[in-house]
Amino acid sequence: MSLLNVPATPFHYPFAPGKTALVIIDMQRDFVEPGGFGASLGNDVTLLHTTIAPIASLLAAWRARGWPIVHTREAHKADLSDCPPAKRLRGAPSLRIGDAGPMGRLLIRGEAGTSIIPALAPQVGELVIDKPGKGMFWSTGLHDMLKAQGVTHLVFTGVTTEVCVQTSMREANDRGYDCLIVEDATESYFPEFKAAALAMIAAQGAIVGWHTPSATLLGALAPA
Ligand code: C5J
Repeated sequence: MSLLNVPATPFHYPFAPGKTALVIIDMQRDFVEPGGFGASLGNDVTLLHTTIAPIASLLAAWRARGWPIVHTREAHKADLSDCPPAKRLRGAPSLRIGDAGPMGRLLIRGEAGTSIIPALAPQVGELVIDKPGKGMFWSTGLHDMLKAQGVTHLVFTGVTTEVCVQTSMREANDRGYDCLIVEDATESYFPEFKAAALAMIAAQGAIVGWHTPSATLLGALAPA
């Protein structure tokens, strides 16, 4: 397999064409739109909107090349049997996971709020993973699905950088994937946490992985 050298921090990322899945973490209405889980915690959801256009560009590039794509949703079973009190009772939100909000029950599978925003809606053939945790491998079977597709490298996008994206990236690194996170295709409700997460990921010789802007990554890909 010939690797592409994508300019990145802290040094070139060895991109594997056809073996690199685009991962889009939790771009669901519950985090991005008013009335969802993110807003119930007091966050300004508009801070996340800058990610939509870069993710859409990456999605189009992956689709044009027929490369693997993974969408995740943070979503629990309706009976909350996969949502421990250690998660559900955290903080003092206006609504908790499982409570009824304007887009249905928060973070519950099948509710309107857990659907991925229309601009990034999954297409047939793309993996869509409902994950009960912050990391995308916990209790999902995703590692076996990726292995079955021969995936060795992962490009991360989505929200929020320091919570579900960073957790998923760390889980992925532990499972042997070479991971890149796309700077303008991920965001946090706390800009300083995003900056810190990117720095932590790339520190100590890419201890978790690499980061680069979407334009740099797209510019390094051969024409579809
Ligand atoms: C959070 C997530 N922030 N998708 N979830 O609770 O990052």
